[in-house]
Amino acid sequence: MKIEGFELRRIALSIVSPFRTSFGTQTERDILLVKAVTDGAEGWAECVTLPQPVYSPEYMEGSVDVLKRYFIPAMADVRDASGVAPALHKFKGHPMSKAVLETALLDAELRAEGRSFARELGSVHERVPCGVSVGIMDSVPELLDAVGGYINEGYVRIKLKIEPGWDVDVVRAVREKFGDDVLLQVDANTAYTLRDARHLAKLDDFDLLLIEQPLEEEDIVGHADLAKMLKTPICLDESVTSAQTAAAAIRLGAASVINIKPGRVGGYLEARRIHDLAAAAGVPVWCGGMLETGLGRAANIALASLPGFTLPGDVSASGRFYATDITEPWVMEDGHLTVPTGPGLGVTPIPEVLEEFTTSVEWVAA
Ligand code: OSB
Ligand code: MG
Repeated sequence: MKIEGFELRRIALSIVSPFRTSFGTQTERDILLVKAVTDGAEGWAECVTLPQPVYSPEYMEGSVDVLKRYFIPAMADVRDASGVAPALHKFKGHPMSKAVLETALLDAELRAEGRSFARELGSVHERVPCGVSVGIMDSVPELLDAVGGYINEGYVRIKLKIEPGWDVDVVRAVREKFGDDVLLQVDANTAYTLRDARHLAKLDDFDLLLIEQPLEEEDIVGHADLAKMLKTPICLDESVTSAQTAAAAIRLGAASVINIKPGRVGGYLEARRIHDLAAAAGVPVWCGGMLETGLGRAANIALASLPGFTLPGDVSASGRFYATDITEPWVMEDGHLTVPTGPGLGVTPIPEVLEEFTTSVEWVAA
């Protein structure tokens, strides 16, 4: 495959309701889409970088800059998607920016060969269960309304965002209202320290599936210490930036569950390696989300259908975030989404919708 270059397209989408986490509130999205142009086929991918460096060190303008200045020029001699990570290895960090190039090229390559992303990654299911991530709200009644709505829609697992002041009482209220059968978990996005261990242990009363990333990204040992003080399983998100950090976290007892987000770890190929090593260690994994459009969602659904993804992911229907999606909308049936089987990602942006939401387009030759 000969790479000609990449189109960098920015789109602006509003989200259906503000999404608040311990690190900030997302009200509208400024999303970078990348189209790879090769002599075989074209391929698409969505960059999951947020506008500000508040979830991880990457931020949107930084992604655009590093792609144009360093990563795309390094693609000239790359022949297929598996060559992307080696070609970019000397550049430190920026996993989301690396992932978007690899994914776009993988889509192009698989389209040219008529093979699906799911098949390529090792999918074993035709559909995947849907979980939903529910943001921090202004009041508990407002949260209970939102959770009730998602349960009625059919979501099989609820994840509550937590932070100091919005944690134990909120979880108790959700359990009291919706009962013990709801699959429930919480995500702190690094908002606590080890000094909060005794407070966090109060969550043990509520039979949560897991607590996600209570401590700082770098604090692997702290998570291992905390794991000894809690009954609730600890799941890492931010801390797992590669297969290497995943292996270290598992070995140290810092993670009994892993949230796999392909962007955070540099792409779907590294995501699969983490899946494989976690499966070998008996550690369950689930697919995280970064408020993706239908494009990024398609790839996540394929990944979530691998055998080690034994917990429902933050894999929601398009309507969770977007009134109008840029692809055919992902619609949930019976709490599940159907794994795409068409060539590549199996979906492409709808040209008219894409035009409507586009704010800029730039061509960068490899
Ligand atoms: O911590 O999982 C997270 C969204 C943006 C940044 C970080 C996180 C999230 C979510 C997932 O919670 C939301 C989704 O895409 O469904
Ligand atoms: Mg998280």
